[in-house]
Amino acid sequence: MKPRILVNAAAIAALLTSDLPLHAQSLTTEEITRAVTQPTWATTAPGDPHRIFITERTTGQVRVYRNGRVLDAPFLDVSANMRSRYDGGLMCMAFDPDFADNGYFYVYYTDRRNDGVVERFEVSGNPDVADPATRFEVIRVERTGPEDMHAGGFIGFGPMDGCLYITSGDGGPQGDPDQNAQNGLLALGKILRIALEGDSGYSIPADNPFVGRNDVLPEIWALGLRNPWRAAFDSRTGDLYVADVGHESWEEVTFIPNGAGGLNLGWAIREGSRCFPPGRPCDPPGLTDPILEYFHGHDPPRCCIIGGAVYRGSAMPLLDGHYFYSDFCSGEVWSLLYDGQRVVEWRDHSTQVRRPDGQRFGGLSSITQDHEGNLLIVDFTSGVYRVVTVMQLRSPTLIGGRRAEFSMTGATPGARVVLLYSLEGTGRTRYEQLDVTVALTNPLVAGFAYADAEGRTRWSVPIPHTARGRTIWFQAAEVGNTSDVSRRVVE
Ligand SMILES: [Ca+2]
Repeated sequence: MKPRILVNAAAIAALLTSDLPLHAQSLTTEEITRAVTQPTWATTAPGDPHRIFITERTTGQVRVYRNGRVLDAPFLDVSANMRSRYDGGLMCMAFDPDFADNGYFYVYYTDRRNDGVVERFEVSGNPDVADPATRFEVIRVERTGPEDMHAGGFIGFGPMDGCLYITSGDGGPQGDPDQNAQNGLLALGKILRIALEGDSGYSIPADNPFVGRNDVLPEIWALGLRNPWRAAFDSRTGDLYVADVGHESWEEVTFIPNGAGGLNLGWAIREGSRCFPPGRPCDPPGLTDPILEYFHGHDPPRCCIIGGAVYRGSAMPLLDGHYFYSDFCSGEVWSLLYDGQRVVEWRDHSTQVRRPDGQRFGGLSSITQDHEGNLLIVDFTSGVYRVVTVMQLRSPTLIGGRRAEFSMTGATPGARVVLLYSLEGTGRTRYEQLDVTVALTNPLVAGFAYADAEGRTRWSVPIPHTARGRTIWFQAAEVGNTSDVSRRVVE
């Protein structure tokens, strides 16, 4: 049965008439670690393939995962200044794009005054430990009332402009009766955009949309948000996908094109694309509706949209550009492809992207990416996982004039598995003999093999002298399934 995902009518028509094969590349997850407490975010530092940094909501610690385990000593601990109750705590972190040179990184948490604060720290002489004495408050999202809810909070650097973007919630109480999110003089319920300035904090980018207005804070990039716990940049385009947690009915994804400042996303005039509260007029000009919304529902129980990441990794080309998102309560994982006008593809990955033991994620809090663009699933209740293909191809270094030994795991035991290659790149090609869509352009056959009882397969492929310097893409396929794609340059 189709989930109750509602988008605009044109998009629904496109989704229902899509004949794209759903089982081209089966996915699963592998555990990274369970040795973390209420993790909220997982990320990697620029230029560092060896570590994953994980924020913990209630302990206020940033933990370091390296060499297969979480290090005992935290990278950072902000618990002395932090408060976390119903909401908030340590929510997110971001490394400075120049981290390799300046050692700066940023954390976003709710402090003892119940405000949202973004602070900068520097790494110490030990790369696995930050220096707490370098703490520097960059920006503060002040709350106007005593409520302890709707703190936001995502921080991330725009891939095109290098500015820091901060999402903030309306601060409560429920329904935003004071219209904080529409109040241009409050930082609540907004997306803020600032340019970081070394030692002195930040400046206002000259192209921020409300510069020079005395009725809107110049930091504001977008307004009208309820509780945007997560947002995600497309690293290739700079477009921003905002997942705004709904009130009692509608969870929503809004698309902000790269550079499009000044949008009003509607809260608390609308919840999703519907008038809020229902029945009240809600047609002021200029509100930006979501590209997708879904109802809370009870079967399965859905409650809070959790964004998200735009996939730009190389292993799963058929999902290139897909925005992945989830729901905290149901643990379902979906992806959509938006072409700037409408959602042109939508997929439910929930039967495949689960915990390795087959259970649904109990409190999925973030979908992020590692240094290669692989998707990371952060689950409050159990740990951090990586999304991988079931069939995992291992491609060796290719040397012209020698044989290359390929291997693979995850095939169906006994299945005939074809190793395919392309000299042209990735694409979308129907391969009728195996009833799959492969992710290569004009694929050719490099070899056949039969999987053993454990699903392992090997191929020995001669690489001609003449191939030196060429780029070759490889993917394995069996009936109904394909592996990840690997790209190699022949030496
Ligand atoms: Ca909205």
